This record gives sequence, structure tokens and C-alpha cells, in this order.
Amino acid sequence: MKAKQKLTVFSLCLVMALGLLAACTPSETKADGSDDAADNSSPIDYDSFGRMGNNIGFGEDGGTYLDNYSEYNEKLTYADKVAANAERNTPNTYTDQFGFTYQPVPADEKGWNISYLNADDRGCLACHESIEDVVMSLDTKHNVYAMGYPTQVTIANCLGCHRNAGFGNIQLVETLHGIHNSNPQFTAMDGSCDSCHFIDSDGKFNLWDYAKYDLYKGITDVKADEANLDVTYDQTTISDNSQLFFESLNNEPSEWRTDTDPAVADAWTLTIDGEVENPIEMTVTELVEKFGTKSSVQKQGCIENATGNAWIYQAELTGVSMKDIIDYVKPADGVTNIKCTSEDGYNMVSPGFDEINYEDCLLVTEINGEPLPAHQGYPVTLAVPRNSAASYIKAIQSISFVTVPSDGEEEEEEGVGTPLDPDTGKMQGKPNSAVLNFPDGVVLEGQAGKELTIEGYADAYDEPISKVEYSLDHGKTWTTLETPDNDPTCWTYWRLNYTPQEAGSYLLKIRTTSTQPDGSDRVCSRDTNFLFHVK
Ligand SMILES: Nc1nc2c(c(=O)[nH]1)N[C@H]1C(S)=C(S)[C@@H](COP(=O)(O)O)O[C@H]1N2
Ligand SMILES: [Mo]
Repeated sequence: MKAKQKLTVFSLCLVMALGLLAACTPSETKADGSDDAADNSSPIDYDSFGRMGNNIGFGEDGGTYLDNYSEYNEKLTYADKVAANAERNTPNTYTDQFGFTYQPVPADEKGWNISYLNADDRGCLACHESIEDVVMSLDTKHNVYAMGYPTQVTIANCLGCHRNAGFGNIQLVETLHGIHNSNPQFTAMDGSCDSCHFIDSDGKFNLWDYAKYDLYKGITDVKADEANLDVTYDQTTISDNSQLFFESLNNEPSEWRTDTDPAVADAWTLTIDGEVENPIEMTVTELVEKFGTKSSVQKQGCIENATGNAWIYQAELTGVSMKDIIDYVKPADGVTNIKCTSEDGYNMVSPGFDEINYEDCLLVTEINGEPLPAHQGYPVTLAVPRNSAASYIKAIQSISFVTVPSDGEEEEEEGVGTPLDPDTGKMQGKPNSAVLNFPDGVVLEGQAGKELTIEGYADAYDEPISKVEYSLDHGKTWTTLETPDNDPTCWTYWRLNYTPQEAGSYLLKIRTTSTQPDGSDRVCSRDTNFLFHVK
């Protein structure tokens, strides 16, 4: 329970009167029962008009501020005042779904972040428990996204989709303003433009959740040559089955399979036909018996995975090779595409014939040696590597080989493109990096003077990663991890060892670079920010 200020009966009445007048600033009751409006300010007096002031100097007792000069050394005790403010303004901590304690705002010695930035009341997670919950609580249908790694879903994930006219043309700028402004809950929580935005000195509305890292005070900067970061990487690390992200199927949740009952695979018929010599209609079990299975390690990353997000995994996939199927069914000359249907009607991305004519393009039945998890499309998912996760077609029911007539124009090889960030004009998630073993703002107890390992990935879909850079001083100096001869079919999994010398808040910035087909660098649209608190 935080200390409450003492008010005179007179000023209390005025506070209440003001409170009624100032409907725009109702006080918020915190989880600990304390009251924000009373808590977050130093003791205030009011003049006879109800205006704040009259604390020290000019006032009812008369005299100018300078006349009362002699009072200052007794009444203005900065040290106590500042210490009390910091104490009153300890940032909130929360527990996430994975059991991690995290604190979005660094504590600073003056309590500045809370007093002046109001930082604990800004950004999506100040008011929402999680973005997953937001999405599932909407009044209309929205796909469910669930994280496998303890990386938070952020506004960046939302923008990965909703800044692109290609995805239903729904722009966040329209929907989020519509749903927040005048919304009674938003108003009751003191919501304003500042809740979501940082308005900079040019009057530009930036997203608070992007801008906040560079606004906070209380972060310990460590220069690259003093940080002694030890960074290693490999491309072989695989995710555990519990770390696979989930993007929901499109049918009703009541229709989603929740187990991997073998009877489903025994009864699931896959039709492979179209312009082929030997069409197939077999159950998944029969297909596996006839063609056998192959295994390969593959990454899978959603195209909407924007800065710092973790809709990505790498795992060992096992299934019937599409190459074996193609050899058997014998598509007609000139076949250009496949048309897929799936249980939930998903067929948005039916890949081209050349994309599936690979050994490692699999009709997946197992991940990491276990049956394909129900949420990954049990009993069978078509995995098309060298692409984004959108071309992993879960619960697939049919594949039809077709010839799509060309419009005569030579198609240019463009590679995988992700939505653009309008602020930077660059792709939001290509290249990209995220921390995978901790949530942003994680609180690490007993970590001072002890080696800490932060793990994460770097990836650029079809482009090789050329380097990943790390900064602990707000981007002034960097430690570079070179990743020569990088294989773009696998992710780049890095481990950063760092020994924080003292307790405090630290900000790790990660800058990722990939190599474009013409050999030039592609630098990430934004740096990934990862805040951590050593206690
Ligand atoms: N049948 C089906 N397959 C699908 C989808 C879908 O909605 N239905 N979504 C695709 C998209 S856009 C992504 S990112 C991945 C999600 O991967 P995961 O849930 O397997 O991790 O599935 C892909 N396959
Ligand atoms: Mo996706």
C-alpha cells in the first residue's frame, strides 16, 4: 500500500469538487487498492478559487515569492521530495502466461518515468492483459494467435497485417480509433491520445510502444567495448513442440480438432488429382504406407511477423515427400500450379508447381518425432519451405494440379515480401530478430554479477542473414555478429552471453541485416528493443 498524502478538510472538499468538474480525469484504483490521483502527486494546496498552488511563498499569508526566500531552505527539501516521488512511483510489475514477471517501465531514481511520462498508463499492455486476449474478446471474428515462445504479442504483430491493403483492407488507424475513442472503458481508464501515442516535437503521432524505449530514463547504458558481449549462433536449433506458435484455422472453434486420435488419420482422405496421369485418393495412413516418409529441419515464419515478434519456429518435419507424389501421379507437361483445399476452407496461398517440386516439400504427419499437433493441422499439413508460413496448408484435403494460363508478361522474381512500414518505407519483418527466451521487460532476480544468456532468432524468409548487431547504449556503439555463408532455408539462432555488473534496467537493441539478391544489404525496418531488469 502506497503512502497517501494528507489533505486538509478544506482542500479535500475542493479536490472532490474539482474531481466532479474534471470528468476527464477520474482516478483509477490500482490492484493494490491505492488511488492513483492521490498517489502520483506531491501535496498540493488550493487557493480560494480552487486553483492549485499556495504551497510555498506567495499566497494567503501575503508576500511575493522572493519575500519568502528565507522559507525555502526549510520547506523545499528536494532530496526527500525526489526520493518520496520515486517511492510513490514504483513501476508496475505483472506476471505473464508463461509465469515470467515483467515490468514495462524502468524504475528511475526520481520517479520521472511515471510522474512525467505517465509511462505505466500508456501502451497496449497498460490496459490489456495481452493482445491474444484483445483479439479473442472482439465482438466480431478475428483469428486467434497464440505464442509458443514467451515473447509478447505486440502492436507490431497487428500492424504486420493491418497496415497492408492486401489483408482485407482493414487499417488499424481506423479501427483502433473507432473502438477506443468514446469507449466507456477507455474513458474510465483515463484514456486519451497519449495512451497509445507519443506526440513528438514535430507534432507527429508515434506509437508509444515503439517510441517508449528511447524516452524512458533509468536505463543503464553500457558501451560495446565494456559490455564484453559473447554472441554465438547456429542454424540447427529446433523449437520444442510447446514453442510452435499458433494461428487459428478459419472455421468455428467448436470444429477445431484438439487431439491427435490415430482414427482421424486412418479415415482422412487426401485427393490428389487434376491434370495428372495417376490421380490418388488415399487416407493419410495409406499414403504414409505407400510412399514412406522423409524428414527435414525447416523454419516456418508468418509473413505478418513484424519487428521483434516471434511467429516463427524451426522444427524437424516428417511426412510424405511431394517429389515422390509428383513422380507417381505424373502431372501433365505445362502444369503451373496446385490448388489446395483444406478442412477450414483455407486455400489463400496455393503455391506454384516449381515450389512444391522439392524433396523437402512434405505432406507433414509428424513434428519433432511426434504426431502433428492438433493445432498444426493434424492429421496432415502441406509444408512448402522457402516461403512464408502462409504456404503451410493445415488439415489439407485435396491437391489439384492445374495450368494457369500466363498473361504473356514475364513475371519478375520478387521473393518473399512482407507488409511495409509507412514510417520507414521498409518491410516490417524482413529481416527481423526477436528475443525468444524472455518477455520484453523481464525481471531477473539475483542476476547482478552473474552471466545471463539471452536467446533469439534472426531471419529474412528467403534472404540470408549477413549480420546481427547488438547495442546496450541506445544504439551508440554496437557488437557485431557476422553470419557468413548463411543458409536462408534455416533460421539463425543466436545466444548472447552478458554479465550485468550491477542491478538496474538495461536495453538491448538488435539490428539485423540480410543480403538482397543483388548482393546489397537490407537493414531491418526498425531495431528490435528488449528491456530487462536486473534485481
Ligand atoms: N488450413 C489452414 N492452414 C493454414 C492457415 C489457415 O488459416 N488454415 N493459416 C496459415 C498461416 S497465414 C500461418 S502463419 C500458419 C500458422 O502456422 P501455425 O499455426 O501452424 O504455427 O498456418 C498457415 N496454414
Ligand atoms: Mo501467416
